[in-house]
Formats: sequence, C-alpha cells, structure tokens
Amino acid sequence: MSKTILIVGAGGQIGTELIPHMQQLYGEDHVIAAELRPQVCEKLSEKVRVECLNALDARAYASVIKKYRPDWIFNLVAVLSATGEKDPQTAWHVNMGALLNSLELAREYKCGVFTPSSIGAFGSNTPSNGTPQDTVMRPNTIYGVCKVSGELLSDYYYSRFGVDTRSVRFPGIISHGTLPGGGTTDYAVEIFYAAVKGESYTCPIPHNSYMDMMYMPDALQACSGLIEADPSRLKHRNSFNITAMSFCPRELYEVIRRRVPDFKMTYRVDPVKQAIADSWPDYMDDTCAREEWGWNPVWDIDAMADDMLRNLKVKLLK
Ligand code: AKB
Repeated sequence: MSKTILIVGAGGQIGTELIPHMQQLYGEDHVIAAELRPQVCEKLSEKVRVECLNALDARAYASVIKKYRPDWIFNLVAVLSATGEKDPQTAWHVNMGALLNSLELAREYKCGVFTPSSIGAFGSNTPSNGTPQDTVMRPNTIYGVCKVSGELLSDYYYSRFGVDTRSVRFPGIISHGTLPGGGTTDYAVEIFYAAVKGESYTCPIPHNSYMDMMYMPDALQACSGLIEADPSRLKHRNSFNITAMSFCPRELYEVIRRRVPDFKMTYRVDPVKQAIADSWPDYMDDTCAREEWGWNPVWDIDAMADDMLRNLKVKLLK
C-alpha cells in the first residue's frame, strides 16, 4: 500500500539516502524532505519535494504536516554523541525538542513516527557482549540520555495516545553518500575516504575498541522493514536492537589494507570518543528484531569494504 513519508532532518547521512529508498518504494510524489539548512534544501530540491523547516518551530512544523498529511514522519533530527558532549544543553534542546514536536503532531494528525535510537542508549554498566534487547540503560553521554528518554517518550505516546511509534537502535552506519558528522563511529567512514585518496588515516578510537556497525543498504532496509511490519507481531516498539557486524579499528584497517596495500593508519586517541566507545556495547543481540519483524542484514565487513572502495573511487577520483 502506498504511503506518504515526511523525512525531517533529511539532509544528513541517513536522510539523503532514505529519500531515494522511500521514493523507490512509495513513488516520487509520496516523499517529502524537510531540512533546516537553506543550502542543503536547495541541493535536495533537485531530487525531492523540499520544505525548509526548523523542526523546533512547532507552528511551522504543523503547517508542513497539514500540507502533506504524511502517513509516517521519519524524525532524523539529531546532534550526535561526540558533538553533544561539547554542548549538552543544545543537544538536549534539539534532540528532544524535535522529537516532542514530531510526537505531538503525529498525535494530532494521526500518523506514525519513526525515530532512530542508537547503541548510544546503552552505558558502561550494560552487558557489552551480546547486549540483550531489554537490559540496563544508564548511558554516560547526553546523546544517550536523549536516546533513552526518546525511547520512553515514544513508547508513552504509543500506550497513552495510540500513536504508531517504532524505532531501531542503530549502530555506526557506514556509507559513501553524505558524511556523518559528530559521531563516535565516524572513523569507520572517514578511514575509507583516506584510503581512496591515498592519504594515511589518524584514528581517534583505540585499536581494540569494538562497536556494532552496519552498511547503509541494511539500515535503509531496517527503516522500511519496520514501518511495514505487522503491528500485531511487535512485542517491542521503541526500540529494537539491530546490528550487522562488529569490529575494532585494527580489524577494519586490516580489511582495507588487503585491498589497498599501501594504506597506513596511526592512532591519536580522542579521550572523549574513547570514553564513549568504551561505554557502548561490543555487539548487540538483535534476536527480537529478527523474530518480531524479520530483520535480516545482508552486508558483512568484506562485502561492505569492497562496495565502499568501489563507490568512493568513482566519487573522489573521477
Ligand atoms: C554516533 O556515533 O554518535 C552515532 C551513533 C552510533 O548513534 N553514529
């Protein structure tokens, strides 16, 4: 069945790739992108209908909802983990403000809300190997505090007001389109750019720090798979653990070096990113997502590395 999708915060790493994914599934006229930055809006407008919107402005946001009457809002507005630590008050204001507006408008205009959560919702006293779906959640970052609060608020809007809220806990997302910005897992994207440009890479994360990761096509599949899921099968909503691979910088370096033999990497560990990475799971257990809505990632580290290098060569060396 066709759906109208409003992607808010559409100019970021996930949004720019979610646009064509959703257009392919539901038709070009059924996807609307909302974005704050005028220059990014202009670029997006070559491919999709765009509204320049500050999602913290509830009245402006309401007028966009009234105009398009979406079936689903994808609320992708986020200040990520490392940037959040530089200005926690702004991170809270932006992350929670955009979510609250999305939920309130969804309640009033009867649509669903998908808001990504993150491995950042966990903290240093969470079991880090095979992190269970339902476990201790006491994050050590403002980003994580927002993610846990967002999960709870989204579940509250479902149980109290019947808003169809659904979410996944994304790991680090690796992609060759738009660069991520301000995250702890960004190294796993930056390293590929350096390798393709023939530069060496200085890694801010310790060589043996494991984190969950996922290639963008699997992340997009998770977004559409979960909103298409039969609600009667969902025992959880906000939010599902999902993962595709887990590796540390040393392992990713070895995988790239097998393909780019001259590539060099050194380490200058960023203590803020190190503390964040240490507090996050090494790998999550995503059994519930597999059982409740058929989550089934297809990209592993080798296939992902081949595809990243192939695409970045086209993008950067043409
Ligand atoms: C970050 O590193 O902050 C994000 C995330 C894992 O949520 N990429």
